[in-house]
Amino acid sequence: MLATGVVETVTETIEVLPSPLGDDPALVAGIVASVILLILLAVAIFWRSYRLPGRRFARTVGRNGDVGILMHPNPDPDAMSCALAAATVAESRDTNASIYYPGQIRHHENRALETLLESEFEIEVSFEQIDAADDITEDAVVLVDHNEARSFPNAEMIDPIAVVDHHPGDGTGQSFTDVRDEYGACATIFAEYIEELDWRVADPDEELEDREILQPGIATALVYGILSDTNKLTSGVTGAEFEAMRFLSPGIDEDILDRIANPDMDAESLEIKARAITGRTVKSSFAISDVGKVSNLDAIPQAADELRQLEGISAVVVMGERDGTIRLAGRSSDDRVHMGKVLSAVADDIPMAEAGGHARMGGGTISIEHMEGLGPSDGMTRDEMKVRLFEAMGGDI
Ligand SMILES: [Mn+2]
Repeated sequence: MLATGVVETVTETIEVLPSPLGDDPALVAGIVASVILLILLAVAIFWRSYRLPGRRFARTVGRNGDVGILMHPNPDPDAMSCALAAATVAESRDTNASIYYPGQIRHHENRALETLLESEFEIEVSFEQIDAADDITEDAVVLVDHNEARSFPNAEMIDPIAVVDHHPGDGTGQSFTDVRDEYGACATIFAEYIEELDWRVADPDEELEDREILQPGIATALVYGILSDTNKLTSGVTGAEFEAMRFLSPGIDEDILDRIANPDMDAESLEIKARAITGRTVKSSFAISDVGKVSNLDAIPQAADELRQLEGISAVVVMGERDGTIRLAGRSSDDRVHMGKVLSAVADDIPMAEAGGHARMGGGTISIEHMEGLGPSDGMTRDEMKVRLFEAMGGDI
């Protein structure tokens, strides 16, 4: 109705003017209708770009004052790269951003990412560790790579303004929520945001002046986030990950990517891998290895990854101890063995033990005192635990 009214008014106006188009009312109406269509199209294009998630995210972080960007406990490369990307977007909107995490930055790949970003790209990486919610000084909090703050005192008090994640869950942000649980990595979502903001990815050798250019260090970090969350693009990967890799590819510094993915390993980690392999007990295609005392707990899951690669082995559990606690790490590439269930079934018999995980990966901690009989159980020896683990992997528990 409105459009027709406008057409009539414009047509009347045109009719009283001397018209170079002549007196053909059909021609004039046609031209007017085309102009209106073009205007509507322009509005639609503008509205669509205004609504793009990347634009909405940038507006949300840009209008709430300083923001605190929170990673999940023991952040991995996906979380770290997303936090850096989120901070860059915030800074492009003149908003200060600080990055926080509970727990520790563990695993040598994660520490290598942090170190190399600082030393090679001169990116100021300040990831601040928090012990409780009030360590975050900003009122506006953004969660990346998880959708509910957890694992620190008063985590439940955190009411984020924005949530960007790829894990299933019900957490939402006050103004912005983008949870895509079909995606392989949260870094994929941030790569899309950067593209939707019409930023370009800089070449590693380029001098950066315009701030709406993604620095190669952050592009390389996002690439590594995607690679590590999808096991080098082999699991849980969607077309969106490949599209993000294409977009980020100009910024990849291959040498640095290699140094992040394959950092020098400390002697103890290598030694424990060796112990896990030489000390293994194998039954059918399952292996268990007790590596004894360790000072670096990360070495246990790393040894489990290594042992799983042995030819003919489809599921493994590596155990080691530190400070009176046994740490278990399990890996399975065997569809018959749900590793999280195997570990939790065995830990169920020991008071205070905690274990669980996914089908292909699981972990647990067991207090040695309780394993030896403290509390309401009769206790079990380490050899008995191995027997129970083999039974559980074989489906007998
Ligand atoms: Mn992730």
